[in-house]
Amino acid sequence: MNYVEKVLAKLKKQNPGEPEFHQAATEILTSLEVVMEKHPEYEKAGLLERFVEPERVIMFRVPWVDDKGKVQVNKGYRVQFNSAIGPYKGGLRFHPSVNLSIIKFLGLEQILKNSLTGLPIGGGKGGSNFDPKGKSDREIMAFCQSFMTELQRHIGQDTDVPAGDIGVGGREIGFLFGQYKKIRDEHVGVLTGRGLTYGGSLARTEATGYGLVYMTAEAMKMRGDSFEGKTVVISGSGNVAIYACQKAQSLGAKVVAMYDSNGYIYDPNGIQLDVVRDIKEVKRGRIKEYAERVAGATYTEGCKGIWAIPCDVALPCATQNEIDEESAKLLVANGVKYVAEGANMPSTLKAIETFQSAGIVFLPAKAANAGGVATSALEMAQSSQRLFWTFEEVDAKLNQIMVNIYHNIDNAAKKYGMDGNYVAGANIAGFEKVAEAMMAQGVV
Ligand code: NDP
Ligand code: 2IT
Repeated sequence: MNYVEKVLAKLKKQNPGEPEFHQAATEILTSLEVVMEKHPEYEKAGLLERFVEPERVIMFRVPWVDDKGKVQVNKGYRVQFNSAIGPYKGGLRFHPSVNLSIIKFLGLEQILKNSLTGLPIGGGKGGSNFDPKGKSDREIMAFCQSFMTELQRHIGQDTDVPAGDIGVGGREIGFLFGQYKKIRDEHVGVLTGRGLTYGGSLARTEATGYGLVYMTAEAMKMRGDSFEGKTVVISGSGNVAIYACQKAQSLGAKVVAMYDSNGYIYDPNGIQLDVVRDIKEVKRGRIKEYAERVAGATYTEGCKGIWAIPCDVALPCATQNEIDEESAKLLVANGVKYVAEGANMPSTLKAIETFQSAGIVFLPAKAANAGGVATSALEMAQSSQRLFWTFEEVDAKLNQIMVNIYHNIDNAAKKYGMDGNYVAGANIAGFEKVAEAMMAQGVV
């Protein structure tokens, strides 16, 4: 067994029942075999064992009172994974599926993603198995306040800076920030994705979706291609999906399908994004309504069928493992040319293999969706300066960061003789900086 195989075997044995964490670690560490061959000193330094072990895992009780006066109890998590290159940084996810395995896979991915941005941010992730769906604003507030009452003692603007993820948007960040400020009595950049009236950055809301499209556009440009006239399928209809759709449309693409966790809409005339936004952002309703409001559109119960729709570009923007091998094969058979991941780990290992062996341009999450956290780091910079930059300034920086990441992962893949393998390129380029920082800081 080589070093990577030994670390992976130990990880699986010592972290039983964590399939998502095993999956992310397997993808990452397998790519790093070539780096370990070049740097035998890493094994002696126990670098990989340290890299896959979170610096700190916090798990806590979150009690709150619902609208009927009944006490509810949820689980709270914050995994402070790696602070070698900066304070822990990463989102909070509120979704009933959340467990330690999911938070750890997200945290591990976040370390390398944050490194790829080129900005000084370490990796962390948190969340709860709380389900915001169907809850009143008061219930959301009660939950967020209870969650922050515990979390506040573990975070800080120079220690750990959470943000949003699934189920955590502007409303939740507002309630979380209010409670942090009340307990700690400091108005600082301890959360990102804040509202524009209390420290938020312009373009943070749009950043993940826009960044995804900026990177895909760069990959297209390098091939003499563009979004103009392309047919695009986007999964999800949340923050990332909506702004990916907006930017792809503005570059001349036709987005024909989107979904939520109940089912998908297909609109051969091109999705009317204002209708989707009204349903999802304003009414917090179900995507099904779109087909009732727009002539020519159809709704199909269940999510998987979306990948059977022929497209040039697929942008999975909902959740982990939403594209399995079967869906990947369908996409390939129907002529997909680009797959760029807006969600974290939306493709299974077999699906990635399918795309790569078919020669599809596959841009993995930790590179393609890094625009969100990159802009969070720009929000932190503005908070420290006590200044705000214009939308155009932030957007231009975001675009440049995404173009830079594309070329960095492309070059890293080439350097190790894996031209076009952006999975390996992203893992290697992200890891190199973290490894150097960890080695320089000694055994900590
Ligand atoms: P939102 O909560 O805004 O939207 C999530 C969307 O995905 C909703 O349409 C939701 O449907 C759907 N979805 C969630 N879980 C499932 C599921 N199990 N099956 C099918 N559909 C599902 O979250 P975001 O848009 O912020 O996040 C989407 C993805 O992007 C996540 O993987 C997240 O980790 C990743 N990401 C987010 C970033 C950000 O800045 N927000 C940055 C980088 C990555 P429904 O409404 O029915 O629940
Ligand atoms: O997965 C992610 O990168 C995010 N949810 C955004 C994290 C952040 O700190 O902005």
